[in-house]
Amino acid sequence: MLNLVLFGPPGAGKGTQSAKLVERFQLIHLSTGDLLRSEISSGTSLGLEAKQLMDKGILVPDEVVIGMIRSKLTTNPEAKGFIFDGFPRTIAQAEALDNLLIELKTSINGMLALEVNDDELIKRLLNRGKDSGRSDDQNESIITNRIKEYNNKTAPLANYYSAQGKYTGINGIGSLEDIFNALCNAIENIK
Ligand code: B4P
Repeated sequence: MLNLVLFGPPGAGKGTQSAKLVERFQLIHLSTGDLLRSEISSGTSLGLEAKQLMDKGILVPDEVVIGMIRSKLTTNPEAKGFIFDGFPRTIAQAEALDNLLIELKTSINGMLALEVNDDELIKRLLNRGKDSGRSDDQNESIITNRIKEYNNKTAPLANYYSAQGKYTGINGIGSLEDIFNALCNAIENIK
């Protein structure tokens, strides 16, 4: 199996590039952001709880997202591999993912980290907010809160995967095609 973590701050291009990578490498795309938004649009109690936090730019509790990922992994036994997009976002989530993959007799092959500066992230997300109506992209204070959550809770994962020799940094500024090609080259080296 080929299991990849696509990593980066909010607005780095994880969702955008995942869509292209799943097609190229025939992997299953697991985005905790998308899974949570689908719970919100279905009006489930999990979705209602998550929305309160997401609208403030705060991470939802680890056990909620770990539960969602567990159920997706176990319902796709024939998968060639997975792209984890926006997950893990905390050390506890990364440890849980490692343990889940051990149960499935597989592991993470590599983490690809999209590197983008804060000014560009804010610009992209405010821009997306205009078209998508996504409530967490509507104003700069929510976006800066998401970046703060990322720096406090998620950025340490770079060291977690570096310590396992699995970290590759990729410049996330440039055309979608150039970034996609850089990701594909890195994946060919990991496979
Ligand atoms: P996510 O849905 O993961 O939100 P995101 O990080 O903002 O999206 P992404 O990074 O994929 O967007 P992209 O760059 O592709 O999470 C939302 C919220 O859900 C979190 O704040 C949290 O509350 C909760 N959550 C999710 N997972 C969680 C977890 N594991 N634990 C706890 N809480 C969790 O796109 C951004 C924009 O940039 C787009 O408009 C795109 O078109 C544009 N763009 C992309 N590439 C570009 C480029 N090269 N140049 C110019 N623009 C570009």
